[in-house]
Amino acid sequence: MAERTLIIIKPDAIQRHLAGEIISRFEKKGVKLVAAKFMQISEELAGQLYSVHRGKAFFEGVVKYLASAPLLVMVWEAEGVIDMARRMMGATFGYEAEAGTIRGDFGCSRGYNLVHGSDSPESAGREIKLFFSADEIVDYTLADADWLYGKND
Ligand code: IDP
Ligand code: MG
Repeated sequence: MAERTLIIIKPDAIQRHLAGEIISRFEKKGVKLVAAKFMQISEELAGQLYSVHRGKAFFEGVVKYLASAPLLVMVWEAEGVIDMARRMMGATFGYEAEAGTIRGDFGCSRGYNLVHGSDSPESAGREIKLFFSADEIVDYTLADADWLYGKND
């Protein structure tokens, strides 16, 4: 069963001209883009996205960072996409993330880490609803789906 995840290309990635690079990684992996919005969000919405972190030392900083400049919010779909995208993103801090991951290849900051990805099916469901209504998520089939998702067992 295909799963969906919320991926955000964060303000630092937009300002650093890395949006295409990050999208390209998901595209080449074969994940299906089903929704996207380029927007600047309020601190209120950023706070809702990061509500599990409310009260932590970095909460205010991360909320200001997310609301400081435009970002690109997307929904990507594939079997197992939530964990797969987290592995493609790498560890939270760029200086700890493995080479080959998005954060490992393009950043060495602590808080400015280029990309957000949902961490569980529950988070994905909640986060997608913060940004998209059901009719903004596009239902379609990729022309090469049989090759991308082929199974030989
Ligand atoms: P994640 O994005 O890898 O899931 P979380 O622990 O959920 O990481 O933290 C949410 C976001 O808050 C991070 O992506 C990062 O931008 C920011 N953040 C987390 N911990 C810190 C910190 O210790 N200092 C500054 N920013 C942080
Ligand atoms: Mg998280």
